[in-house]
Amino acid sequence: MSFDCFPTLQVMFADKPDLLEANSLENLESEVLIRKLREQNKLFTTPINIYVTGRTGAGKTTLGNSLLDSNQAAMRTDGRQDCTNSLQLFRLVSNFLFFDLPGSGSNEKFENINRAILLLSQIEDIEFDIPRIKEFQILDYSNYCQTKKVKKNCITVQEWQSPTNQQHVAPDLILYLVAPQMQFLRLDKKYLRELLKSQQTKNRNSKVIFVLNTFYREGQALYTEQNFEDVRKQITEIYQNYYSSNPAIFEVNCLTGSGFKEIIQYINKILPKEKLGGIEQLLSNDLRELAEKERDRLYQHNLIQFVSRVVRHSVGLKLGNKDLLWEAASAIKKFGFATYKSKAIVTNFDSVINGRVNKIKKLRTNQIKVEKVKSKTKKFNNYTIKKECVMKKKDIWLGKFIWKDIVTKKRSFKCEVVTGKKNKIVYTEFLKAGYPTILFLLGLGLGVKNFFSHCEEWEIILQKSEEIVEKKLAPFKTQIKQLVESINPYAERDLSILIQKALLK
Ligand SMILES: Nc1nc2c(ncn2[C@@H]2O[C@H](COP(=O)(O)OP(=O)(O)OP(=O)(O)O)[C@@H](O)[C@H]2O)c(=O)[nH]1
Ligand SMILES: [Mg+2]
Repeated sequence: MSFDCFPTLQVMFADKPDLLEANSLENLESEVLIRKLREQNKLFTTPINIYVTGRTGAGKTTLGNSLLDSNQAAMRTDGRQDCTNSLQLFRLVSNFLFFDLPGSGSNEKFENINRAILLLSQIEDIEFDIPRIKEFQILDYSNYCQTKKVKKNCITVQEWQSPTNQQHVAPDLILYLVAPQMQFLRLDKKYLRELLKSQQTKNRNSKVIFVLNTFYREGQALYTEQNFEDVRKQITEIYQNYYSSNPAIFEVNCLTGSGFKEIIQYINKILPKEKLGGIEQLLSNDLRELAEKERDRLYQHNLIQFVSRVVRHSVGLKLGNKDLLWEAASAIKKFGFATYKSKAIVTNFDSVINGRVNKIKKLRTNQIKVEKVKSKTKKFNNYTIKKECVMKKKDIWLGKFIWKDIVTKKRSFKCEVVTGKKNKIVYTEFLKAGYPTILFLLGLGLGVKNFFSHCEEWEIILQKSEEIVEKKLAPFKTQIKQLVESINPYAERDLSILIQKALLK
Protein backbone atom coordinates (compact mmCIF):
# COMPACT_ATOMS: atom_id res chain seq x y z
CA MET A 1 0.00 0.00 0.00
CA SER A 2 1.41 3.39 -0.86
CA PHE A 3 0.70 6.56 1.12
CA ASP A 4 -0.36 8.37 -2.08
CA CYS A 5 -3.89 9.16 -0.97
CA PHE A 6 -2.77 10.25 2.50
CA PRO A 7 -0.88 13.57 2.14
CA THR A 8 0.08 13.89 5.82
CA LEU A 9 1.39 10.30 6.03
CA GLN A 10 3.15 10.64 2.67
CA VAL A 11 5.32 13.41 4.08
CA MET A 12 5.65 11.82 7.51
CA PHE A 13 6.83 8.48 6.07
CA ALA A 14 8.89 9.78 3.13
CA ASP A 15 11.81 7.69 4.41
CA LYS A 16 9.69 4.52 4.76
CA PRO A 17 7.28 4.58 1.82
CA ASP A 18 6.85 0.78 1.89
CA LEU A 19 6.19 0.47 5.62
CA LEU A 20 2.58 -0.63 5.19
CA GLU A 21 3.23 -2.77 2.11
CA ALA A 22 1.27 -6.01 2.51
CA ASN A 23 3.29 -9.22 2.27
CA SER A 24 1.76 -11.96 0.16
CA LEU A 25 1.82 -15.48 1.59
CA GLU A 26 3.49 -16.74 -1.60
CA ASN A 27 6.43 -14.35 -1.20
CA LEU A 28 6.68 -15.15 2.48
CA GLU A 29 6.81 -18.86 1.72
CA SER A 30 9.85 -18.24 -0.48
CA GLU A 31 11.39 -16.07 2.22
CA VAL A 32 10.84 -18.68 4.94
CA LEU A 33 12.12 -21.43 2.66
CA ILE A 34 15.30 -19.53 1.87
CA ARG A 35 15.85 -18.97 5.59
CA LYS A 36 15.33 -22.66 6.23
CA LEU A 37 17.87 -23.50 3.50
CA ARG A 38 20.37 -21.41 5.45
CA GLU A 39 19.46 -22.65 8.92
CA GLN A 40 17.98 -26.14 8.88
CA ASN A 41 20.39 -29.03 8.80
CA LYS A 42 20.05 -31.72 6.21
CA LEU A 43 17.03 -30.57 4.27
CA PHE A 44 18.80 -32.73 1.68
CA THR A 45 20.57 -35.89 2.78
CA THR A 46 23.45 -35.41 0.32
CA PRO A 47 24.82 -32.19 -1.16
CA ILE A 48 22.77 -30.97 -4.12
CA ASN A 49 24.56 -28.84 -6.68
CA ILE A 50 22.57 -25.99 -8.17
CA TYR A 51 24.34 -24.13 -10.96
CA VAL A 52 23.30 -20.78 -12.35
CA THR A 53 24.26 -19.69 -15.85
CA GLY A 54 23.06 -17.20 -18.49
CA ARG A 55 24.07 -13.94 -20.08
CA THR A 56 26.16 -11.39 -18.21
CA GLY A 57 23.97 -9.02 -16.19
CA ALA A 58 20.99 -11.41 -15.99
CA GLY A 59 21.18 -11.43 -12.17
CA LYS A 60 23.00 -14.72 -11.36
CA THR A 61 25.16 -13.30 -8.57
CA THR A 62 22.24 -11.25 -7.27
CA LEU A 63 20.19 -14.43 -6.89
CA GLY A 64 23.12 -16.10 -5.11
CA ASN A 65 23.38 -13.18 -2.71
CA SER A 66 19.69 -13.29 -1.83
CA LEU A 67 20.02 -17.00 -1.00
CA LEU A 68 23.23 -16.61 0.97
CA ASP A 69 22.31 -13.66 3.18
CA SER A 70 19.33 -11.32 2.99
CA ASN A 71 21.13 -8.54 4.91
CA GLN A 72 24.12 -7.99 2.66
CA ALA A 73 25.35 -8.62 -0.87
CA ALA A 74 28.27 -10.87 -0.02
CA MET A 75 29.35 -11.69 -3.58
CA ARG A 76 30.38 -8.70 -5.65
CA THR A 77 27.83 -7.31 -8.13
CA ASP A 78 28.63 -3.82 -9.31
CA GLY A 79 26.19 -3.58 -12.19
CA ARG A 80 29.03 -3.69 -14.73
CA GLN A 81 29.17 -5.96 -17.74
CA ASP A 82 31.23 -9.10 -16.99
CA CYS A 83 31.08 -8.72 -13.26
CA THR A 84 31.88 -12.27 -12.16
CA ASN A 85 35.24 -13.56 -13.36
CA SER A 86 35.58 -16.74 -11.32
CA LEU A 87 33.47 -19.58 -9.98
CA GLN A 88 31.74 -18.34 -6.83
CA LEU A 89 30.11 -20.95 -4.66
CA PHE A 90 28.66 -21.56 -1.23
CA ARG A 91 27.26 -24.47 0.70
CA LEU A 92 24.40 -23.96 3.16
CA VAL A 93 23.84 -26.20 6.21
CA SER A 94 20.82 -27.72 4.48
CA ASN A 95 23.25 -29.28 1.94
CA PHE A 96 22.16 -26.83 -0.74
CA LEU A 97 25.17 -25.80 -2.87
CA PHE A 98 25.02 -22.83 -5.19
CA PHE A 99 27.49 -22.40 -8.05
CA ASP A 100 27.52 -18.87 -9.52
CA LEU A 101 29.22 -18.91 -12.93
CA PRO A 102 30.67 -16.04 -14.98
CA GLY A 103 28.19 -15.01 -17.66
CA SER A 104 28.01 -15.80 -21.34
CA GLY A 105 27.71 -13.48 -24.31
CA SER A 106 30.37 -10.87 -23.59
CA ASN A 107 33.95 -11.35 -22.35
CA GLU A 108 35.27 -14.48 -24.08
CA LYS A 109 37.68 -15.35 -21.29
CA PHE A 110 34.89 -15.29 -18.70
CA GLU A 111 32.59 -17.24 -20.99
CA ASN A 112 35.35 -19.80 -21.36
CA ILE A 113 35.44 -20.24 -17.59
CA ASN A 114 31.68 -20.77 -17.71
CA ARG A 115 32.06 -23.27 -20.53
CA ALA A 116 34.92 -25.14 -18.85
CA ILE A 117 32.87 -25.48 -15.65
CA LEU A 118 29.87 -26.83 -17.57
CA LEU A 119 32.08 -29.10 -19.71
CA LEU A 120 31.23 -27.21 -22.92
CA SER A 121 33.81 -26.60 -25.61
CA GLN A 122 35.60 -23.29 -25.20
CA ILE A 123 35.61 -20.38 -27.65
CA GLU A 124 38.99 -20.12 -29.37
CA ASP A 125 40.14 -17.63 -31.95
CA ILE A 126 43.86 -17.18 -32.48
CA GLU A 127 43.37 -14.28 -34.87
CA PHE A 128 41.56 -12.26 -32.20
CA ASP A 129 43.81 -13.51 -29.42
CA ILE A 130 41.13 -15.48 -27.59
CA PRO A 131 42.90 -18.38 -25.96
CA ARG A 132 41.34 -21.32 -24.13
CA ILE A 133 41.62 -21.04 -20.40
CA LYS A 134 43.58 -23.67 -18.51
CA GLU A 135 42.71 -22.76 -14.96
CA PHE A 136 40.31 -20.59 -13.05
CA GLN A 137 39.72 -19.29 -9.56
CA ILE A 138 37.14 -20.62 -7.10
CA LEU A 139 35.83 -18.27 -4.41
CA ASP A 140 34.10 -20.16 -1.61
CA TYR A 141 31.63 -18.01 0.38
CA SER A 142 30.31 -20.82 2.61
CA ASN A 143 31.63 -19.26 5.83
CA TYR A 144 31.35 -15.66 4.74
CA CYS A 145 28.36 -14.78 6.95
CA GLN A 146 30.20 -15.82 10.13
CA THR A 147 33.80 -14.92 9.27
CA LYS A 148 33.50 -12.32 6.48
CA LYS A 149 36.23 -14.33 4.78
CA VAL A 150 36.27 -15.93 1.35
CA LYS A 151 38.27 -19.06 0.70
CA LYS A 152 40.21 -18.68 -2.55
CA ASN A 153 41.46 -21.55 -4.57
CA CYS A 154 42.78 -22.01 -8.08
CA ILE A 155 41.92 -25.12 -10.06
CA THR A 156 43.01 -26.36 -13.49
CA VAL A 157 40.34 -27.11 -16.04
CA GLN A 158 41.69 -30.64 -16.29
CA GLU A 159 41.30 -31.23 -12.57
CA TRP A 160 37.82 -29.71 -12.52
CA GLN A 161 36.65 -31.86 -15.38
CA SER A 162 38.24 -35.07 -14.06
CA PRO A 163 35.69 -37.85 -13.34
CA THR A 164 36.69 -37.94 -9.66
CA ASN A 165 35.96 -34.25 -9.22
CA GLN A 166 32.81 -34.42 -11.32
CA GLN A 167 31.40 -37.05 -8.99
CA HIS A 168 31.21 -34.28 -6.37
CA VAL A 169 30.53 -31.18 -8.40
CA ALA A 170 28.37 -32.28 -11.33
CA PRO A 171 25.15 -30.25 -11.37
CA ASP A 172 21.88 -31.65 -10.07
CA LEU A 173 20.14 -28.74 -11.71
CA ILE A 174 21.22 -25.86 -13.96
CA LEU A 175 19.24 -22.65 -13.67
CA TYR A 176 19.42 -20.78 -16.96
CA LEU A 177 18.80 -17.20 -15.91
CA VAL A 178 17.29 -14.70 -18.33
CA ALA A 179 16.52 -11.03 -17.83
CA PRO A 180 13.51 -10.68 -20.18
CA GLN A 181 14.05 -6.95 -20.75
CA MET A 182 17.45 -7.76 -22.30
CA GLN A 183 15.74 -10.05 -24.84
CA PHE A 184 17.00 -13.40 -26.07
CA LEU A 185 19.53 -12.70 -28.81
CA ARG A 186 21.54 -14.76 -31.33
CA LEU A 187 24.48 -15.30 -28.97
CA ASP A 188 22.10 -16.47 -26.23
CA LYS A 189 20.50 -18.93 -28.60
CA LYS A 190 23.84 -20.28 -29.74
CA TYR A 191 25.04 -20.77 -26.17
CA LEU A 192 21.75 -22.41 -25.11
CA ARG A 193 21.85 -24.85 -28.03
CA GLU A 194 25.36 -25.92 -27.05
CA LEU A 195 24.38 -26.31 -23.41
CA LEU A 196 21.26 -28.37 -24.18
CA LYS A 197 23.12 -30.52 -26.69
CA SER A 198 25.87 -31.29 -24.21
CA GLN A 199 23.35 -32.02 -21.45
CA GLN A 200 21.25 -34.22 -23.72
CA THR A 201 24.23 -36.48 -24.39
CA LYS A 202 24.88 -36.82 -20.64
CA ASN A 203 21.39 -37.02 -19.13
CA ARG A 204 18.15 -38.48 -20.38
CA ASN A 205 16.08 -36.05 -18.35
CA SER A 206 16.82 -32.39 -18.70
CA LYS A 207 18.71 -30.76 -15.87
CA VAL A 208 18.28 -27.31 -17.37
CA ILE A 209 15.39 -25.17 -16.16
CA PHE A 210 14.74 -21.53 -17.01
CA VAL A 211 14.39 -18.68 -14.61
CA LEU A 212 13.05 -15.34 -15.80
CA ASN A 213 14.28 -12.61 -13.49
CA THR A 214 11.40 -10.27 -12.66
CA PHE A 215 13.43 -7.08 -12.47
CA TYR A 216 11.82 -4.27 -10.51
CA ARG A 217 13.22 -0.85 -9.80
CA GLU A 218 11.45 1.51 -7.40
CA GLY A 219 8.34 -0.63 -7.63
CA GLN A 220 8.27 -0.52 -11.44
CA ALA A 221 8.78 -3.63 -13.59
CA LEU A 222 11.65 -3.12 -16.04
CA TYR A 223 10.26 -5.67 -18.51
CA THR A 224 7.10 -5.72 -20.58
CA GLU A 225 4.57 -8.53 -21.12
CA GLN A 226 5.88 -8.81 -24.68
CA ASN A 227 9.45 -9.35 -23.36
CA PHE A 228 8.18 -12.29 -21.32
CA GLU A 229 6.18 -13.81 -24.18
CA ASP A 230 9.09 -13.43 -26.64
CA VAL A 231 11.64 -15.01 -24.32
CA ARG A 232 9.33 -17.92 -23.46
CA LYS A 233 8.70 -18.54 -27.16
CA GLN A 234 12.38 -18.49 -28.13
CA ILE A 235 13.41 -20.76 -25.26
CA THR A 236 10.61 -23.26 -25.97
CA GLU A 237 11.49 -23.45 -29.67
CA ILE A 238 15.15 -24.21 -28.96
CA TYR A 239 14.41 -26.57 -26.08
CA GLN A 240 12.07 -28.72 -28.13
CA ASN A 241 14.90 -29.46 -30.57
CA TYR A 242 16.47 -31.49 -27.78
CA TYR A 243 13.63 -32.63 -25.52
CA SER A 244 10.07 -33.57 -26.41
CA SER A 245 8.54 -31.89 -23.36
CA ASN A 246 8.02 -28.21 -22.65
CA PRO A 247 10.82 -26.46 -20.77
CA ALA A 248 10.26 -25.72 -17.09
CA ILE A 249 10.15 -21.92 -16.85
CA PHE A 250 9.93 -20.06 -13.54
CA GLU A 251 9.67 -16.43 -12.59
CA VAL A 252 11.86 -15.27 -9.73
CA ASN A 253 12.77 -11.86 -8.41
CA CYS A 254 16.51 -12.40 -7.97
CA LEU A 255 16.90 -9.39 -5.70
CA THR A 256 14.36 -10.61 -3.12
CA GLY A 257 14.21 -14.33 -3.89
CA SER A 258 10.43 -14.26 -4.24
CA GLY A 259 9.26 -17.09 -6.51
CA PHE A 260 12.12 -19.33 -5.38
CA LYS A 261 9.73 -21.70 -3.59
CA GLU A 262 8.54 -23.05 -6.94
CA ILE A 263 12.13 -23.94 -7.86
CA ILE A 264 12.65 -25.85 -4.61
CA GLN A 265 9.33 -27.64 -5.22
CA TYR A 266 10.61 -28.60 -8.65
CA ILE A 267 13.93 -29.81 -7.19
CA ASN A 268 11.96 -31.86 -4.67
CA LYS A 269 10.04 -33.46 -7.54
CA ILE A 270 12.98 -34.36 -9.77
CA LEU A 271 15.65 -35.39 -7.26
CA PRO A 272 16.02 -39.08 -6.43
CA LYS A 273 14.17 -39.90 -3.19
CA GLU A 274 17.36 -40.86 -1.36
CA LYS A 275 18.66 -37.29 -1.69
CA LEU A 276 15.63 -35.75 0.00
CA GLY A 277 15.74 -35.04 3.73
CA GLY A 278 13.52 -32.70 5.71
CA ILE A 279 12.61 -30.74 2.59
CA GLU A 280 9.59 -32.93 1.81
CA GLN A 281 8.00 -32.38 5.22
CA LEU A 282 8.82 -28.66 5.04
CA LEU A 283 7.17 -28.25 1.66
CA SER A 284 4.13 -30.39 2.31
CA ASN A 285 3.11 -29.30 5.80
CA ASP A 286 5.11 -26.70 7.61
CA LEU A 287 5.80 -24.01 5.07
CA ARG A 288 2.30 -22.49 4.85
CA GLU A 289 2.00 -22.41 8.62
CA LEU A 290 5.43 -20.80 9.01
CA ALA A 291 4.61 -18.25 6.32
CA GLU A 292 1.35 -17.37 8.09
CA LYS A 293 3.23 -16.86 11.34
CA GLU A 294 5.78 -14.71 9.55
CA ARG A 295 2.96 -12.69 8.00
CA ASP A 296 1.47 -12.03 11.47
CA ARG A 297 4.90 -11.08 12.80
CA LEU A 298 5.61 -8.62 10.00
CA TYR A 299 2.11 -7.17 10.20
CA GLN A 300 2.52 -6.46 13.90
CA HIS A 301 6.10 -5.22 13.51
CA ASN A 302 5.23 -2.74 10.75
CA LEU A 303 2.09 -1.60 12.51
CA ILE A 304 4.06 -0.81 15.67
CA GLN A 305 6.67 1.15 13.73
CA PHE A 306 3.93 3.09 12.02
CA VAL A 307 2.05 3.85 15.23
CA SER A 308 5.23 4.79 17.12
CA ARG A 309 5.82 7.63 14.70
CA VAL A 310 2.23 8.82 14.31
CA VAL A 311 1.57 9.17 18.05
CA ARG A 312 4.55 11.48 18.54
CA HIS A 313 2.86 14.05 16.29
CA SER A 314 0.14 16.54 17.10
CA VAL A 315 -3.49 15.53 16.55
CA GLY A 316 -3.99 18.85 14.78
CA LEU A 317 -1.58 17.98 11.97
CA LYS A 318 -3.25 18.10 8.60
CA LEU A 319 -1.90 18.50 5.07
CA GLY A 320 -4.97 17.42 3.14
CA ASN A 321 -8.61 17.77 4.02
CA LYS A 322 -8.56 15.01 6.65
CA ASP A 323 -6.51 15.15 9.80
CA LEU A 324 -3.71 12.86 10.93
CA LEU A 325 -5.79 10.48 13.03
CA TRP A 326 -8.26 9.84 10.27
CA GLU A 327 -5.46 9.22 7.73
CA ALA A 328 -3.67 6.85 10.12
CA ALA A 329 -6.83 4.85 10.88
CA SER A 330 -7.71 4.57 7.17
CA ALA A 331 -4.16 3.49 6.29
CA ILE A 332 -4.26 0.74 8.93
CA LYS A 333 -7.62 -0.47 7.64
CA LYS A 334 -6.19 -0.68 4.09
CA PHE A 335 -3.04 -2.43 5.32
CA GLY A 336 -5.04 -5.03 7.26
CA PHE A 337 -7.42 -5.77 4.41
CA ALA A 338 -4.53 -6.11 1.92
CA THR A 339 -2.46 -8.31 4.26
CA TYR A 340 -5.27 -10.69 5.05
CA LYS A 341 -6.58 -10.51 1.49
CA SER A 342 -10.13 -9.63 2.25
CA LYS A 343 -12.65 -7.88 0.11
CA ALA A 344 -15.18 -8.03 2.95
CA ILE A 345 -17.48 -5.07 3.17
CA VAL A 346 -18.00 -3.87 6.70
CA THR A 347 -20.97 -1.58 6.66
CA ASN A 348 -20.44 0.39 9.86
CA PHE A 349 -16.63 0.35 9.68
CA ASP A 350 -16.08 4.02 8.88
CA SER A 351 -18.72 5.34 11.24
CA VAL A 352 -17.20 3.41 14.15
CA ILE A 353 -13.73 4.66 13.25
CA ASN A 354 -14.93 8.24 12.85
CA GLY A 355 -16.55 8.07 16.27
CA ARG A 356 -13.26 6.95 17.83
CA VAL A 357 -11.21 9.54 15.94
CA ASN A 358 -13.45 12.40 17.04
CA LYS A 359 -13.42 11.24 20.64
CA ILE A 360 -9.61 11.03 20.77
CA LYS A 361 -9.20 14.31 18.97
CA LYS A 362 -11.39 16.01 21.57
CA LEU A 363 -9.44 14.33 24.36
CA ARG A 364 -6.13 15.54 22.96
CA THR A 365 -7.20 19.13 22.27
CA ASN A 366 -7.07 21.88 24.90
CA GLN A 367 -9.04 25.07 24.35
CA ILE A 368 -7.99 28.15 26.31
CA LYS A 369 -11.09 30.31 26.95
CA VAL A 370 -11.78 33.70 28.58
CA GLU A 371 -15.10 34.78 30.04
CA LYS A 372 -16.67 37.75 28.27
CA VAL A 373 -19.75 39.80 29.09
CA LYS A 374 -22.40 39.67 26.44
CA SER A 375 -24.22 42.96 25.80
CA LYS A 376 -26.37 44.56 23.18
CA THR A 377 -27.73 48.00 22.34
CA LYS A 378 -31.31 48.37 23.27
CA LYS A 379 -33.70 51.16 22.24
CA PHE A 380 -36.27 52.38 24.70
CA ASN A 381 -39.31 54.11 23.17
CA ASN A 382 -41.63 56.57 25.08
CA TYR A 383 -39.92 55.90 28.31
CA THR A 384 -41.34 57.84 31.21
CA ILE A 385 -38.84 59.97 33.15
CA LYS A 386 -39.76 61.59 36.43
CA LYS A 387 -38.30 65.03 37.14
CA GLU A 388 -38.46 66.85 40.50
CA CYS A 389 -38.85 70.61 40.44
CA VAL A 390 -38.01 72.76 43.50
CA MET A 391 -39.07 76.33 43.91
CA LYS A 392 -36.42 79.00 43.58
CA LYS A 393 -35.03 80.80 46.67
CA LYS A 394 -36.30 84.31 45.87
CA ASP A 395 -39.77 83.01 45.74
CA ILE A 396 -39.48 82.28 49.44
CA TRP A 397 -38.78 85.93 50.22
CA LEU A 398 -41.76 86.83 48.27
CA GLY A 399 -43.73 84.69 50.66
CA LYS A 400 -44.94 82.56 47.99
CA PHE A 401 -45.62 78.90 48.40
CA ILE A 402 -42.71 76.65 48.54
CA TRP A 403 -43.67 73.94 46.21
CA LYS A 404 -42.21 70.77 45.11
CA ASP A 405 -43.55 69.04 42.14
CA ILE A 406 -42.79 66.00 40.09
CA VAL A 407 -43.20 66.28 36.42
CA THR A 408 -43.14 63.35 34.11
CA LYS A 409 -41.87 63.33 30.56
CA LYS A 410 -41.90 60.75 27.85
CA ARG A 411 -38.65 60.21 25.89
CA SER A 412 -36.93 57.67 23.53
CA PHE A 413 -33.27 56.68 23.94
CA LYS A 414 -30.68 53.90 23.29
CA CYS A 415 -28.27 52.23 25.70
CA GLU A 416 -26.03 49.06 26.13
CA VAL A 417 -27.71 46.40 28.13
CA VAL A 418 -25.95 43.33 29.67
CA THR A 419 -27.55 40.20 28.33
CA GLY A 420 -25.32 37.43 29.78
CA LYS A 421 -21.82 35.93 29.80
CA LYS A 422 -19.98 33.78 27.24
CA ASN A 423 -16.66 31.85 26.96
CA LYS A 424 -14.47 32.93 24.07
CA ILE A 425 -11.76 30.49 22.70
CA VAL A 426 -8.57 32.50 22.54
CA TYR A 427 -6.18 29.59 21.79
CA THR A 428 -6.50 25.93 20.69
CA GLU A 429 -3.68 23.69 21.83
CA PHE A 430 -3.33 20.35 20.01
CA LEU A 431 -1.51 17.73 22.05
CA LYS A 432 0.53 14.86 20.68
CA ALA A 433 -1.73 11.99 19.63
CA GLY A 434 -0.21 10.07 22.55
CA TYR A 435 -1.27 7.10 24.63
CA PRO A 436 -5.02 6.97 23.79
CA THR A 437 -4.09 6.92 20.10
CA ILE A 438 -1.66 4.03 20.65
CA LEU A 439 -4.47 1.99 22.19
CA PHE A 440 -6.85 2.94 19.42
CA LEU A 441 -4.56 2.40 16.42
CA LEU A 442 -3.01 -0.85 17.66
CA GLY A 443 -6.47 -2.06 18.68
CA LEU A 444 -7.66 -1.18 15.21
CA GLY A 445 -4.81 -3.13 13.57
CA LEU A 446 -5.49 -6.15 15.74
CA GLY A 447 -9.23 -5.73 15.23
CA VAL A 448 -8.94 -5.74 11.44
CA LYS A 449 -6.83 -8.91 11.65
CA ASN A 450 -9.28 -10.62 14.01
CA PHE A 451 -12.24 -9.49 11.98
CA PHE A 452 -11.44 -12.05 9.29
CA SER A 453 -11.35 -14.98 11.67
CA HIS A 454 -14.24 -14.05 14.02
CA CYS A 455 -17.86 -13.71 13.06
CA GLU A 456 -18.69 -10.90 15.42
CA GLU A 457 -19.95 -7.39 15.00
CA TRP A 458 -17.11 -5.07 13.97
CA GLU A 459 -17.59 -2.62 16.84
CA ILE A 460 -17.41 -5.43 19.41
CA ILE A 461 -14.25 -6.83 17.83
CA LEU A 462 -12.63 -3.40 17.89
CA GLN A 463 -13.56 -2.88 21.51
CA LYS A 464 -12.21 -6.30 22.54
CA SER A 465 -8.99 -5.69 20.61
CA GLU A 466 -8.50 -2.32 22.29
CA GLU A 467 -8.98 -4.00 25.65
CA ILE A 468 -6.35 -6.63 24.85
CA VAL A 469 -3.86 -3.95 23.81
CA GLU A 470 -4.66 -1.83 26.86
CA LYS A 471 -4.09 -4.77 29.21
CA LYS A 472 -0.75 -5.61 27.66
CA LEU A 473 0.51 -2.03 27.57
CA ALA A 474 -0.73 -1.07 31.05
CA PRO A 475 2.49 -2.05 32.92
CA PHE A 476 4.50 0.18 30.56
CA LYS A 477 2.10 3.13 30.44
CA THR A 478 4.37 5.64 32.19
CA GLN A 479 7.40 4.73 30.09
CA ILE A 480 5.34 4.89 26.90
CA LYS A 481 4.01 8.33 27.81
CA GLN A 482 7.53 9.58 28.50
CA LEU A 483 8.77 8.30 25.15
CA VAL A 484 5.87 9.94 23.33
CA GLU A 485 6.85 13.31 24.78
CA SER A 486 10.63 12.83 24.66
CA ILE A 487 12.74 14.92 22.31
CA ASN A 488 15.49 12.29 22.26
CA PRO A 489 16.20 11.45 18.59
CA TYR A 490 15.95 7.73 19.40
CA ALA A 491 12.64 8.01 21.24
CA GLU A 492 10.58 6.77 18.30
CA ARG A 493 12.79 3.70 17.90
CA ASP A 494 12.76 3.03 21.66
CA LEU A 495 9.00 3.42 21.73
CA SER A 496 8.51 0.83 19.02
CA ILE A 497 10.88 -1.60 20.78
CA LEU A 498 9.03 -1.11 24.05
CA ILE A 499 5.58 -1.65 22.49
CA GLN A 500 6.87 -4.71 20.66
CA LYS A 501 8.14 -6.13 23.94
CA ALA A 502 4.89 -5.31 25.74
CA LEU A 503 2.66 -6.90 23.12
CA LEU A 504 4.74 -10.05 22.89
CA LYS A 505 4.37 -10.69 26.62
N1 LIG B 1 16.39 -4.13 -9.38
C1 LIG B 1 16.97 -5.30 -9.66
N2 LIG B 1 18.25 -5.30 -10.02
C2 LIG B 1 18.83 -6.48 -10.29
C3 LIG B 1 18.12 -7.71 -10.20
N3 LIG B 1 18.97 -8.69 -10.56
C4 LIG B 1 20.14 -8.11 -10.85
N4 LIG B 1 20.06 -6.79 -10.69
C5 LIG B 1 21.13 -5.80 -10.93
O1 LIG B 1 21.65 -6.06 -12.22
C6 LIG B 1 23.06 -5.91 -12.20
C7 LIG B 1 23.73 -7.21 -12.67
O2 LIG B 1 23.41 -8.24 -11.78
P1 LIG B 1 24.42 -9.44 -11.48
O3 LIG B 1 23.77 -10.28 -10.45
O4 LIG B 1 25.78 -8.95 -11.21
O5 LIG B 1 24.40 -10.19 -12.87
P2 LIG B 1 25.22 -11.47 -13.28
O6 LIG B 1 24.28 -12.32 -14.06
O7 LIG B 1 25.85 -12.09 -12.11
O8 LIG B 1 26.30 -10.84 -14.25
P3 LIG B 1 27.77 -11.42 -14.61
O9 LIG B 1 28.44 -11.76 -13.33
O10 LIG B 1 28.42 -10.32 -15.34
O11 LIG B 1 27.54 -12.61 -15.46
C8 LIG B 1 23.45 -5.55 -10.78
O12 LIG B 1 23.56 -4.13 -10.72
C9 LIG B 1 22.27 -6.00 -9.95
O13 LIG B 1 22.12 -5.20 -8.79
C10 LIG B 1 16.75 -7.65 -9.80
O14 LIG B 1 16.05 -8.65 -9.69
N5 LIG B 1 16.22 -6.42 -9.56
MG1 LIG C 1 27.78 -12.51 -11.61
